[in-house]
Amino acid sequence: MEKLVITACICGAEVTKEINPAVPYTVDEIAREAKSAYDAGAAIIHLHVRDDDGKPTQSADRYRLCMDAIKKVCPDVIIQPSTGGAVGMSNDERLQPITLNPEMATLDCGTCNFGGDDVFVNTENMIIDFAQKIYARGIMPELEVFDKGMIDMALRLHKKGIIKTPMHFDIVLGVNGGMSASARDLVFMVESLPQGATWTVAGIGRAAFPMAAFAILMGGHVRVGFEDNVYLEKGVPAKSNGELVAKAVRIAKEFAREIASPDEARKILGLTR
Ligand code: KMH
Ligand code: ZN
Repeated sequence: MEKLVITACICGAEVTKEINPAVPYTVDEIAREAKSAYDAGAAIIHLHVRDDDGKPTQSADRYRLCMDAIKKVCPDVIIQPSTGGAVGMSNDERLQPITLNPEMATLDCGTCNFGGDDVFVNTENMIIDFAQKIYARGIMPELEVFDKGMIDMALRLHKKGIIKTPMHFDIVLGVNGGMSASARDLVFMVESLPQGATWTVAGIGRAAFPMAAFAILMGGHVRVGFEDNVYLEKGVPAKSNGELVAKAVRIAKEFAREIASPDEARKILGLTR
């Protein structure tokens, strides 16, 4: 089996220090969390940023500061800014980090409910616009899919030449409004992917490590981090993103799955710059 690519989603836009005091807000905290994840074995940092008071922002200036601080402590890590941002942000606001030409950025492939009255909006025209702007800068998108219809959307846009190969998917399961995080649903999603695509799974909340274990066994890749889950185990808040990555590494080692370095991850995903 290929080596395991671990993505650490260190911050997110929804979790707060009230939920877990280790959730990073400041530039220094974001660099600290990225380093803890990288030292534990993460090849990719999926990045949201915050103002010092914790408010999510997509400001290019704030992303630049955070990305520079991350590069100082993890020079070869792949940084993957979010273009999803937080629910309610405008398209222009969400797209700001791509102006920094990161190697990767997320491309959310459909709209879904996000709990309560929240709706995470990604219409077809938005997806086309985001994709064109991402590819125009030579950035590789990670195709975030929260249900099967979003895979179908990505495949339709691939047929039209808007989404290009190589395709790398992040299957996000367990969002309140998306598909549930069950073995059946993960297998269904993976079997719906096109030949040659790579995939990672992000299990939300208590589904984080069960989904990681399935992906390790199935030959997929894994995303863990505070954005998805702040607990190391039931009732035990993780002290760092590094602890979450280290747990994924331990599970992988039990099944003889080796961990990919950032450069090995670049080869596995077909990242060419
Ligand atoms: N914060 C969510 C509304 C992404 O990073 O592209 C969207 C999200 C997806 O986290
Ligand atoms: Zn995200």
